[in-house]
Amino acid sequence: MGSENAKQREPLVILKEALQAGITMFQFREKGPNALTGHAYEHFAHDCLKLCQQYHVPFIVNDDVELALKLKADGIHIGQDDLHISLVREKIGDMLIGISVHTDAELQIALQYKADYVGIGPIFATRSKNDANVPSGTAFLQQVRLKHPDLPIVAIGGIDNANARTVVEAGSDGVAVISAICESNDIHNTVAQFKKLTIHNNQHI
Ligand code: TZP
Repeated sequence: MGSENAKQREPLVILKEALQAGITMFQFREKGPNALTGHAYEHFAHDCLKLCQQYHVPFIVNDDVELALKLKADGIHIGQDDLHISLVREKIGDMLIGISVHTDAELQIALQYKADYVGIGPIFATRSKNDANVPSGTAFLQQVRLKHPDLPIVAIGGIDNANARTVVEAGSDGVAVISAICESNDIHNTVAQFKKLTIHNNQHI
């Protein structure tokens, strides 16, 4: 989530409510035409990190390895167009690495470099990522789960309280959401419903 995703309310207020509601991981993803840059970008990231630390929730930076290192983030999430996972692993040492995978070949590389979790999506259509791939549904997610019973998997893309059960039943340990929380009128309830579904799976996601 980033400042562009918070359309009606202050992003830090949304994050605080989500943390109070019990989210188990936060990814800082400052993207979009009006995304913050420079000092404002770093300042906002730092404020998000401090909030996450208050609630003992891991703070993951999307894409930006230098920012992750500077802030001593808990982890970095990379996509297939970002720096190669081998280089990221060299730069960040023991920090968590999450990587988005869409194909078996991408998955094998993620496994080779010991990604801590993989992101799979967009499962459903999303309004939060302009350059998102075509929605994949749950077929690939199911395949990965069958072959890798212990791999932490986070599903992403168009997930809400109404369809989350489908992705959890397909094998996802957790769900990564932007609009379901940012646009919720009752973040507490939204998060509680997600947690009810995912609580039996990998607890650390
Ligand atoms: N990667 C694939 S879909 C997506 C990202 C970052 C956006 C998810 O946002 P939403 O609003 O939960 O669909």
